[in-house]
Formats: sequence, C-alpha cells, structure tokens
Amino acid sequence: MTTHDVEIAIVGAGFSGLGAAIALARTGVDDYVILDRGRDFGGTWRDNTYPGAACDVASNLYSYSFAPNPRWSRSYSHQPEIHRYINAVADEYDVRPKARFDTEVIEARWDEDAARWVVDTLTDGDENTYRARHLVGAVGPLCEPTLPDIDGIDSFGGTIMHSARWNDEVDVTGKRVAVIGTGASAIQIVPELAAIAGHLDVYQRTAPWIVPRTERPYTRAEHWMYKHLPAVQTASRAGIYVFNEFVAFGMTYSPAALKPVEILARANIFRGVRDPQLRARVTPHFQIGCKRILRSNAWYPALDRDNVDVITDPIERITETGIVTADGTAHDVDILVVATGFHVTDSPVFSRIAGVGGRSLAQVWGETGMQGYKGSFVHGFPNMMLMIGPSTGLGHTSMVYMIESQLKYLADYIATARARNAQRVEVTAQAQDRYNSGIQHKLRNSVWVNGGCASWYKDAKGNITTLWPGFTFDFRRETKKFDTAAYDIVGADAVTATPAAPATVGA
Ligand code: N01
Repeated sequence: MTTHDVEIAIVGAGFSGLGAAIALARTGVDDYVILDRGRDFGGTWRDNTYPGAACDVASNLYSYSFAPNPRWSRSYSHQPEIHRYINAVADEYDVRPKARFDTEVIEARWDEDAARWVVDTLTDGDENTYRARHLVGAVGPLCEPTLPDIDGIDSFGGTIMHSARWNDEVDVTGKRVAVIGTGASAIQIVPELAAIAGHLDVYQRTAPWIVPRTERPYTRAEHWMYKHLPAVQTASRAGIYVFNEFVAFGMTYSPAALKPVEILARANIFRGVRDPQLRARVTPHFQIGCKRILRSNAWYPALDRDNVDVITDPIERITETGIVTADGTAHDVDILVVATGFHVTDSPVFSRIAGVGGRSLAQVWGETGMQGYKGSFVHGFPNMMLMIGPSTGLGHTSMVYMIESQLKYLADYIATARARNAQRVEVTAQAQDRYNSGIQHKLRNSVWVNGGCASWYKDAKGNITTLWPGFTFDFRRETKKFDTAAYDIVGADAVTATPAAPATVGA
C-alpha cells in the first residue's frame, strides 16, 4: 500500500469532476488528483451506453461555457458525442495526467488531528491511500443504479440489464424483451428495441408527460457560423437558456403557467397513438412538471406498434421465465431491461464518507435528510465540497450551468483557504439550517410538492432535497463568492493546538 499526499482529491471524472480540475488549474492549483472507477472521463455519459442514449437538453446549452463545441452534429446530442466532447475538453486542458482511472474509492474519512481527508482506493488489487487537505466529491447523483424490489427478480433465468449497465453483446434481435420503467432512460431505449425485438412488453407504473423533441442535424451553414462567428452559438445558447428559465418559473412558483406545455404533451399523445384505449392508458394523471418532463417523438409511435404491448397491470413477481402480473398472466421474457432509475437520496456512496466523529454521510442524512449548504458543504464534514450536492438538481435545463456556478464557489473556497492558511473549513450548523429552511419555504408552492406524483425528487420522508427551487441564475448569484460568514475557518496553528474547539477566524 502506498500513501500519497495531495492538496486536493477529486472523486469522479464526469462533467463536475473534470470541471473542478479545470477550475483549480485555472486558479494556479496544481497539487490535485482525480480518482474514478471508470476507464476515462465522462461519468454518467461514459456509463449510460444503452441504445438511444441522448441528452434532452439542447446541445448548444449542454456544454461548458468556456469550451463551446461548434461541431455538435445535432441540436440534441447523443451519448457517444457527449462522451467524446468531455474527453476532448480533458485533453485540451491537459487534465488527463492528473486522473487515476479504474480506481475505486473504498472509503474517505476525515482525520481530525491531521485535518486531512484519508481516501483509500483500490486499483486492480493495488491499495493506495491519498491524504488530502480538501476533498471534492463529484460522483454525481445518478451513478448508483436501482434494481426494482420485485419478488423473485433473482430467479430470472434470462438476461437482465439495468439501463445504466448496458451490455452491447446482448443481441435483442427477434427476442422477447420486457422493459420495466417509463422514465427518461426507458423512453429512449424502447423505440430502439421495439424496432428489432420480436416482441416487446413495456411495464408502465406511471405514465410520464412527454413533449416533442425538436431534434435535427445542424446544417453546414450553422456549423460554419458556430466555427467562424462564435457569437452566433453563444446567442443560441442564451436563447435556449432564457426559454428554459420560463419553465423554472412555472415549476417553482406557478404550476398553472405550465398549461401550454401540457397541451403540447397531450397533442404529442394524440399524434403518436392511434388507439383511443392506449391513448387513455398512456395519459398521465398528475400535474405536468411534477416528475421530469420528457422529450420524444419516437416513444408513442413505438408503443403503438403491433409487436409492442403496454402493460399497466402491476408486476406481482418475476419468475425464471418471465413476469407475472397481478391479473395472474404470465408473460414470457428472454431479455429483461430494468430502466428503474438510481439511488439518489439513499446512495451507497454516502456510507463510504465519514466525517467528524467517524459519522458517515449515510448516518447524518439518515437522520436529517439530504441537507447541505448551497449544494456544496455539509456540517460535520470539514474541507469537503460536494459537486451537485443536495438541492441542486434540475428538471428544466442544463446541469452544466449549475456545475459551473459551483466551480466559481470551489475556486473561491480554495483561494480563501489558501490565503488564510486554513486547516479546517466547516459550514456552521446555523447557516446550514437557515439555508435549508429557505429551500423548503421556496418549494411550498412548487409543482413537485403539489403536483400529485411520486418521484425520485423526494426522499424516504417525502421531503424534496434533490431539487433547486427557482431560477438557475439565483443559484449562480448565491455561489458567486465564498461567503466566509457561514463557515468556521480554523488557521494552521489552531488545529493542532485545539482540534476539538476550533477558533473561528471567518468573518
Ligand atoms: O429513472 P427514473 P431514469 N416496478 O427514476 C419505474 C436522468 N436522465 O433512469 O414513475 C415498476 O426517472 C418508475 O415508475 P414510477 C434524468 O434526470 C437524463 O429513467 O416511479 N416500475 C419509472 O417509470 C432522469 O430523471 C437523461 O411509477 C418501476 C422508472 O422505473 C434520471 O436520469 C436521460 C419500479 C424509473 O424512472 C433518471 O431517469 C436519461 C418497479 N418496482 C436519464 N421501480 C437526459 O436526457 C421503478 N419503476 C439528460
């Protein structure tokens, strides 16, 4: 086992981990390492390789503002292109030498006496420990797939795949396929599989709202302009951004304002499904926006195909040969696809991070719910900044915008810690409590609370701790500067002299 000392350990090499590395490098911080269990950069865009995987935020907005891509082939990008883009940015900023891939973080624990994070990792059986002054958690909320808790699932004798762990070698051509789930992943997978499977059953527990997807290839003229007149692409980006923020207004403050979006979604059903009975079954019964609004032109026509059945009877159990529904029907299946989402508020990652007193994030959040300060810091976890932490998720626009807001906060945090020779920086319990009360207050009129749906936005107690309520520019304003008044900041001498009773120098 080897121990390495670094100033900053970044865990995760997706959009936010790579962004963190670039932000640090730009402010002159060189002593950092990126740890990721995967083989290259990309995070969720590396891991989700299912057929049809694509982004439902328009290409011109779904990129770093500091690294525009004039070569996007389409108005909405597909997974391979986004994965390539992220890796190209990593190379452009020369970040790759800092990355340790195929490296699983086993545990990260706070050492109070040394005022450092101790991060144990495993790479091909080799144990390495990184002792870091600061830890940046950039694993993303959608990294740990959820297998549905259905009786008998382990007994299934055919092939079973989660959408986020796709096996390209499985050939579905002519096979009997079942897809469980009708979320953002399923609506992209189903049209692809329906075209080649012998028969496809789609198990729908809740019908989602789906608006048309205005995807098209960019023209040569657009490519020329994006390359030679970058302001045109910047203007397109700004236009998409502003339009999306109107949706944020409806979702957070005035769900009635989303009525035109609902009309669009109803028209999408009418256009895509011929059979009136099927139309009725795929029409949602909750307010639009309560769950993520999805985009597809292909979903309804796929459900309307002769080789596809939409099954709305609840699943009773899974057997060796297929699925039995509550009405007693046995549906034979060769390949079972579970597009059932991720552990978001109960991620297994939380039990691998231990803060003050050895208490893990899982223990702390098990009691309080997933709470933090500005989506970035958590009381009891000094010197640790989370990227896309609690209350930062979006349903309407690009997460990259939120990530970039946090990058500014991160750079300022590190600059502040360095300027003050700080050994220990911890958000105060009062600041965190006040902040979370404000978030919950803002959510009270939102469609997520009042829209009549169950969603992964809510935790086990029914509280929404995943979403940012409001406009994204408010979050950017809030994270513009590292606000030292919300933190206990302990200088170099104080930490070794009085580790248990930190002297506050923040003002
Ligand atoms: O997962 P989900 P996802 N029996 O949790 C159903 C992002 N994303 O992977 O609605 C039967 O949304 C569940 O049913 P219900 C995006 O943020 C982005 O699709 O709970 N069904 C639901 O239909 C998204 O929100 C892109 O009643 C069961 C589905 O499984 C997030 O990832 C693309 C079940 C799960 O839907 C997650 O999306 C893809 C059970 N036991 C994903 N358990 C972009 O384009 C669950 N379900 C950017």
